[in-house]
Amino acid sequence: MLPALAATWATLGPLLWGCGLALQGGMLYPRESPSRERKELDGLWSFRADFSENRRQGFEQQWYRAPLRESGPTLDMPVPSSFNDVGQDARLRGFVGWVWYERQAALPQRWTQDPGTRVVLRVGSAHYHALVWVNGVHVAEHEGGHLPFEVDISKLVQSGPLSSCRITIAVNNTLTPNTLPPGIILHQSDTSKYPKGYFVQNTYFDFFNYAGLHRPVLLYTTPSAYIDDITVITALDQDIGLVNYQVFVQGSEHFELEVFLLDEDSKVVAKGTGGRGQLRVPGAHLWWPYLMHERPAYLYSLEVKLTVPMAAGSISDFYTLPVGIRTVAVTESQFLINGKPFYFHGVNKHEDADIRGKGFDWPLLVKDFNLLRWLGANSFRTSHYPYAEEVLQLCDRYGIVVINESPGVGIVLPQSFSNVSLQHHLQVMEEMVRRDKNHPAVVMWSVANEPMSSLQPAGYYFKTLIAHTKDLDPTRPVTFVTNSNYEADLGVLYVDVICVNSYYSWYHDSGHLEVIQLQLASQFENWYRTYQKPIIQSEYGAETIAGFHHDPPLMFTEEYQKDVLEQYHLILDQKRKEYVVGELIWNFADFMTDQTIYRVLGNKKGIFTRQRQPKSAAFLLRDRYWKLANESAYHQSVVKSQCLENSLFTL
Ligand code: BDP
Repeated sequence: MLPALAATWATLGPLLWGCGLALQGGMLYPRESPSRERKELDGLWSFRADFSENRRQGFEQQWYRAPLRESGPTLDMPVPSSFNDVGQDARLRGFVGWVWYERQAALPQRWTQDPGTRVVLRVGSAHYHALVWVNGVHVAEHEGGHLPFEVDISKLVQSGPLSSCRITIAVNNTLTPNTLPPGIILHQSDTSKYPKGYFVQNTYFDFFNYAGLHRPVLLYTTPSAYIDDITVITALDQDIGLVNYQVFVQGSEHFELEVFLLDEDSKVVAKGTGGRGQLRVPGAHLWWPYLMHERPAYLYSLEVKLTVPMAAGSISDFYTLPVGIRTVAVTESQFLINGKPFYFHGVNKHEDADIRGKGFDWPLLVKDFNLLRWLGANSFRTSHYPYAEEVLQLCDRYGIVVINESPGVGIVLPQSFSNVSLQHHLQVMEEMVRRDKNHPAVVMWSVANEPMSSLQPAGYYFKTLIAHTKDLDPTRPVTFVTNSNYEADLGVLYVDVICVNSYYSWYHDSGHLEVIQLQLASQFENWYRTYQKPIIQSEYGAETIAGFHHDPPLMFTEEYQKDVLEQYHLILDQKRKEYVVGELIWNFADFMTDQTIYRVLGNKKGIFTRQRQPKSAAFLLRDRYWKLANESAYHQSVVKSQCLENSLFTL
């Protein structure tokens, strides 16, 4: 069978512009350039949670109209971070409702006085629902906790002699059956058991609903006529790399565009003009996954220059986009990158760590990538929501392959399959593809994790959602991760790769390691026989408390986790010769969950602790992953030499 996707792009690339990528408006990462500046607003913000009974006092008293300290006491709150774990107040840790953030930002004079400068406020992530005011004026609203939003505030900051502006952001972490992820508020009316007005929030996913301003908030500028969006789709014609590009401009109808593709030595290797076109790069260096090739993750730079003629001369805007030339394709039994079979040996992650919760943190990020390298992992899934853009940028540079998952986790209630939910899910996929479409590291979209895909509306839901995602991006395969029975699942028909989670000898037949091989082999055979599509074991693992030991192995000990992995690996080693194209351990590291009798201070299925120290299973997996890397390396010399100093990523 012909590779299903990327091959068509070699010849048809430019012709397909317009029938895919039905995206309006850009969400380019804010980069500095000769025409653009940025100002980080990270640090301490003023903060108050609205503990009033209806949680609406902030709106009733219009806390955004004057500095927050004037309407009551405030706390210092670090941004980015989750607000839950930085304090000592139990009420704040479990708070559900509106919290208020405020920060004064000093503005350079040219930002406030030059009408040719466009000033944009960007929020990397506000979980979950956010309203934004600048100097008391409402400027933006966004729903969804894991993707950025931005607003042009030029008019506001250029309306008078201002040297600073006051930014107020109200964030609400309430989830409903129609949000992604979904949740439900449970009100208790029995006053013999609960105080008046008592409620809790229940969720259908296994991680703590950390909330707040989780990612950087910043201001940046562009000229008033500017490069709004760039889409790059790469393909191969023999050894010629093809870079199909499309550039969108806002703020002027009359302009000139020049594009230059530079190699890593800053040498121009191709150039073009106009809003769309194809650059040809003979002898192109391809973007290869880490450990697969001697020159992994080669990144070109696409420099785009916009010139707009004005009465008094011209203005220019510059934007540089990293570009990796690579293809992705799927056959009946293989996942191909640059035409070569790729086997995912990697992890599932969470954006989670002590105190900062889900707040973005550079040291943590670099530590995690160094651990991935130590482990010999070549891939991960962004379980169960899109991660910070900076994470994907590192994946692009290091060659770590990403299955990019939407926040579609916990879709189990019938209401969560309604049209309202579906419309929101379609919108989230648009935001996600818009943000992440140009990352070579992203090789597949996952629209959901473990939905109740045996429910009757699931067929229509996933058919529509997957078709829409393919319209937005016809170049990448699409999946969702299932834990349904192969006969009952109504959505898998529409995916390109089957991703299956299973926990044999853990949630079923607990303690019975001896059933794993038989049950796992049946799982793979059943799915493959029914669908003839490549399969990834997208989760498997066992809860393990670091330091617990027992031999013979008992549940929760480090020995048991190792044995579960070993049993899985025996079958994976058979089936990867046929149609299994990957294995992703659950989980990279321990992470926080809601409090339940099933979790001891969170989920402990990590092979690393939450403090990023290895459990015994990490060493077992490390041996395996480096062995797999050796087998699949396209150039053997690469892996051998990298094995010798496999502790840090080097470029
Ligand atoms: C899977 C879920 C994941 C959970 C894991 C577990 O996809 O979010 O954390 O099980 O129970 O079903 O550990």
